[in-house]
Parts: sequence; structure tokens; C-alpha cells
Amino acid sequence: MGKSMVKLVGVAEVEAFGRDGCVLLPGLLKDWVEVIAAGIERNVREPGPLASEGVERGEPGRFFDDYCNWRRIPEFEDVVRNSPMAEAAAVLMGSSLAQLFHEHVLVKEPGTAKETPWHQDAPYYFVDGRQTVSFWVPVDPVTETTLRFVAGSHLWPKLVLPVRWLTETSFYGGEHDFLAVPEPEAPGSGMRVLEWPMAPGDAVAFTFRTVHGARANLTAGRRRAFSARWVGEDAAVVARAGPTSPPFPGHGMKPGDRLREDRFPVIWRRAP
Ligand SMILES: O=C(O)CCC(=O)C(=O)O
Repeated sequence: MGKSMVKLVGVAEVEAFGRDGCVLLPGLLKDWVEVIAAGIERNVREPGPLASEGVERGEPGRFFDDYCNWRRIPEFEDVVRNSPMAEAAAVLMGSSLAQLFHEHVLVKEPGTAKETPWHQDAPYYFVDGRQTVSFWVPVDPVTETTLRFVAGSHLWPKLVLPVRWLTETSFYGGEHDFLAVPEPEAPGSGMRVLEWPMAPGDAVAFTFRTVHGARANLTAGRRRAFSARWVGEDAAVVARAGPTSPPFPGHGMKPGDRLREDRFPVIWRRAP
């Protein structure tokens, strides 16, 4: 482990991540802000086939999101391969390797009233396990539009109903054995919400099962964020009730398989 990593992801951070399912890592990507911002601009200018808009027509603002573009956006390939993120992922997960699942861009323009609904990422994904982590990295300073988490929700015994962000209807449709979307701020919910003001290049790390959401962006500034999702050695393919998000059509794996390394590269491995 390099010196900077010891400072940025130490015992206290690993412990908080295990306990709360999320942890702030100030400055983890501070040397990568310009690279990430350039990649985000390229992504917004040249959206991929999975890009979507999260604000209904006629409503204020814009919430652009897109994912799975790292192979065609050189700035994203650079950051996932060469930044301290992969090693930080392995340390947090307690894994001997860090394998990239996908990257994600989420841009909330000024005056966007749309909140990002409370959700877990796991139920949208065809991979799950104890060793998972996403890093959410803003390239603008964020205070009120930051990502918020329900502490300890990664240990809940059941998954939360996944919803479509635009319409907030059930993602897979029909009746399923999911928990209802929680209302962590309702009086008496008993849930502890964690959030931190963040500077460009800070990262919050959270598991695929940690419930999170974000407020509207009613500020005058943009809120551009880059997320990268990683798995460790124990994560495996799981069956879901329909096409997942991201879909990765024809991925050719079956439940129980580890993610294939030709599509989901192992970026960091502990030296033997
Ligand atoms: O940026 C947002 O509003 C939501 C981000 C999110 O849900 C994620 O990165 O998993």
C-alpha cells in the first residue's frame, strides 16, 4: 500500500465503512478533478446509448445521467486505471483485488427541483456480494445537493424496492419481495442520515446495499459527479426479475459466476 493510501484509507475509515456502509474520504481524487471534469463534459456532449434525463418535460433544470462509457471516454479510463481509487476500493472491501463494474456520471444543473430518490444500487444490478463499493466524486463544491446515506442500511436483511428515477414507479414492475422505499426523514423513522459537505475531488464510498439519495439542486451552481463501482473477490452474478441497470446484454454469465475479467477488468491486485 502506498503512503498516500495509508493516510486516506486507514483503520478508522475501514471501520466506519463496515459499520455505517459509507465513509467520507476527503481529497481521494483531488489530483484528478480536471481529468474527471473534462470526461464529464465529453460525456454530456457525446452521450452514450444508455444516457437518460431525470427531469420530466416542463419541469425546471436538468438531471443528466449516463454510464458504462469508460472504454470510449479516455479521461474515465485514465481515472479508473491510474488514480488511487482501485486500491482504496480493495482496502475498504477487505479484498485482495478490485474489479471495475462500471462508471457513472450524474449532473444536476442549477435549479433542478428533482430529488434523487432513496435507493440501494444492488437491486438494479446483476452482481451482489459482501465486497462492493461505489465512490461518488463531485467536481463542484457541494453542500445541500450532496449524497445522503442511511447509516447501517447495508446490513438490512432485505433489499429495497428499486424504482425508475424519472417516474418513481417499480423498476421491475409487478409485486416483488422488496422492502418499501424508506422515508428516513419522517418523524420516528429511527434512521440515521449521514451526509457531508464535499469539495471537488473528495469521495464518499458506500456499498451497493447502502440506501442513499440526493436533494434537489436549487443552488446557482452545477453539481457534476462521477461515480465508479467496484467489486471484490466474493461478488458474484445474481438473478433479478428482469433486465437490470446497467443491462449489459449478452454478458454470458450465470448466477454464481464472478464477473468476467475481459469485460470487467481487475484494476488492482494485492502483490503476492
Ligand atoms: O448523484 C446523484 O444524485 C445520485 C448518485 C447515486 O445514486 C449513485 O452514485 O449511486
